[in-house]
Amino acid sequence: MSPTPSSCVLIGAPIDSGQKRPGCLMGPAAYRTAGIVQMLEDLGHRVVDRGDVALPVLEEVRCDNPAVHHLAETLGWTRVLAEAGQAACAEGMPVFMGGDHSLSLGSVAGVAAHAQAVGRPLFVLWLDAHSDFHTVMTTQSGSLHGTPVGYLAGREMAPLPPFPAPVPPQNICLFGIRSVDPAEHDALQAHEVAIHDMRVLDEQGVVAPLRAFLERVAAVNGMLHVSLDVDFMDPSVAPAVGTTVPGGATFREAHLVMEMLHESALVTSVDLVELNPFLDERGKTAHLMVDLLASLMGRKVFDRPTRAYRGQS
Ligand code: 6HN
Ligand code: MN
Ligand code: MN
Ligand code: MN
Repeated sequence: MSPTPSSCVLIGAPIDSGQKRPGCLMGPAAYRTAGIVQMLEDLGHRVVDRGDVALPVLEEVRCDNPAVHHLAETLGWTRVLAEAGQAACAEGMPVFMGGDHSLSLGSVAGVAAHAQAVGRPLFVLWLDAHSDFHTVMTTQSGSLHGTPVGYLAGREMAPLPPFPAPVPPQNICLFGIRSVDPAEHDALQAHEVAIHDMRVLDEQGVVAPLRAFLERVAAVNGMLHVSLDVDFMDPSVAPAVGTTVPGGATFREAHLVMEMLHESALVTSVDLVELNPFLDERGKTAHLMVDLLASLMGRKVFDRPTRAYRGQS
């Protein structure tokens, strides 16, 4: 089993266009202010900070859903992030610092193109209050941060380019969800996405459902992309997000997920999304997100052996 990659490539994605409340574009600066680089270096990782991606010249795009807003911008971000993400995969573990969740339209596209090129299956762990399974046509809010899982699962998403190497629904795990729109609900019923909603986590805790998923990743030498939305956590511990939903993961549940991910040594890329520093309380949420990444990258009180997920049942 390979150790957790020790080269991290930070990619700032100052994206606001996937939803309507301004502020997420300050996310990358907040993570740097909260000490993300030093934290990773203190854990012994090599860090390359690629800075923030820049919005390219926008193409004119049209779509038939009048609710959709900022489509051209989001399409532009998607293109640059897919490119930056695929390039970063060759150098180490990309950490995408958002920015709203529409950035995952591009980050996962880049990672998926890399996975296809190296011939490994890609798995996606979606830590979120929401399922983000809309298409451009089904979203009622018109906010494209509600669409990335639909995109990476290969749902029809024109005028976005077709998703490179769509992720099989069984390889996608929605973890902690508790807010699903009717159109998403119907579509999820028709796909075989693995869903551990908050009710499952209430009954079983985070350990058993996460372990079951990680065993499936390990069994086929999969790559694992983790997308962490601030609203996965309960608003009482993570207030700096525009789409708070009560009843989220506790401080310790979130850290335990990250600690298990570290021990699995399976994670190959990460998104940190939806932090809105304008809504934060003296940096509380920015620090929490950086500390969660620290747990994912190996911070712990006592050493524990790497858990051999391969070959377990
Ligand atoms: N997020 N389902 C709602 C919508 O507007 O489509 C909320 C989306 C939230 C997006 O979690 O990144
Ligand atoms: Mn989300
Ligand atoms: Mn969310
Ligand atoms: Mn701290």
